[in-house]
Amino acid sequence: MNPSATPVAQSASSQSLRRSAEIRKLFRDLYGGDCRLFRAPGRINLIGEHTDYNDGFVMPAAIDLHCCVAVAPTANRAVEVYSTNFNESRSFDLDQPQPRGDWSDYVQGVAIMLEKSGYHFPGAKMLISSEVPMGSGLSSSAALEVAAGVALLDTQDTPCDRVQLAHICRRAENEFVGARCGIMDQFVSCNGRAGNLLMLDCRSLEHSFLPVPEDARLVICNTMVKHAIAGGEYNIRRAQCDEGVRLLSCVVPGLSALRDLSPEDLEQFHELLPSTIYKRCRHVVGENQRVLAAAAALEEQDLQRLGKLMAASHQSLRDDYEVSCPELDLMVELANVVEGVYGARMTGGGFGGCTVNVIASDAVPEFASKIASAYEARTGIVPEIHVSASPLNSNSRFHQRSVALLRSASNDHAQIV
Ligand code: GAF
Repeated sequence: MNPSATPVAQSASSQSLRRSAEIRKLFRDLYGGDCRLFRAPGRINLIGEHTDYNDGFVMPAAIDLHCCVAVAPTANRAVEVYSTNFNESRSFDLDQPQPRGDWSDYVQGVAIMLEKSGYHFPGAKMLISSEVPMGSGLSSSAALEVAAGVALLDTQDTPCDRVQLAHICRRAENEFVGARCGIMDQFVSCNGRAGNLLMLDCRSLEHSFLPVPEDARLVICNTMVKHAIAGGEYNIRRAQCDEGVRLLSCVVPGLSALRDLSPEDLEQFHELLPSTIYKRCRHVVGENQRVLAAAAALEEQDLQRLGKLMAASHQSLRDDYEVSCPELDLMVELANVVEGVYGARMTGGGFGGCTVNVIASDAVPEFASKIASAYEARTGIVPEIHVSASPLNSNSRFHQRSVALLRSASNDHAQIV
């Protein structure tokens, strides 16, 4: 993260070259020999929270914080993996998958799900180094899964496209790690485009890119309160949504997910739902509408309207979905009174982590210093403030090789470095 809140665009490429050189050296020191290096980004979600697993709409963006994975093939069907973040090594046998309940499950899960999808690996040595803060709602796990997936794919010859890789990484998290997440995080880590928000229909996977307005910045404020989505509350919310669908499907024809429920049907039949289930459904139904309205507001460059939708989203997540926490609420409250702020809300699964803020570019330095000192004064916690390099950050330098690797044709984010 960038605690000083200085925009990082100007120095991003030299920083990433230095980082690549350091990782290659670490790999040589640890394993001997050369490696190839890949990376995938974390994400923010501007709006559309807890809608992905309800077949709904989301609007995330890849961020300029990445997980890097260095890899070299071996021939023994074993994967050795070292994490610089945990300063730990793990190894696993591709023929005898065994979850261990730690960070290496994300790597093992992706390897196993790739093999189940028809890819075959000789074995590999890997080194992981992530700058996406863990447990912060910026999807460090999807960044790790996707970077590991791209790295592993490089050790074999069968092509994989980006949508397929997103599905496989999600499957790893659902079936191997045990978190019942939706597709949003893996999809944007595979397909995000620099400087753009990704408008995604999580049912059809149709998507389009919406540019971040040139005179606005996305600013991430980390409350430093850690969350864990593998923890029970996330899966409980999912089960509550499923229960809402089950209870209403006998009266609403064609209802297979909350995506299909209109606000009118929800109100008409709300007495069929226990009050908690009703509130969960109300959040999802309203949030889907807010995402569509936010896309229209962005197209019209109406940032005031966007800000109102973000405020309504936060309120609904706090009161109806009950996934916020006092620190997130405070961070949003503090942001809302700073000049130049269009909108602020929690981002990601909740129970801690980060807020996303849309701010007039010229108000960013003052925002960063004001919010950091106000949050520290109220909580005693020093927050991290990260200003996205959007809308100008471009990684096209690496573009050709990553396209060749994944046989994909977009200006992408998961890439070789
Ligand atoms: C987490 C999950 F991984 C996503 O799939 C999504 O549900 C999100 O929480 C909430 O919108 O990041």
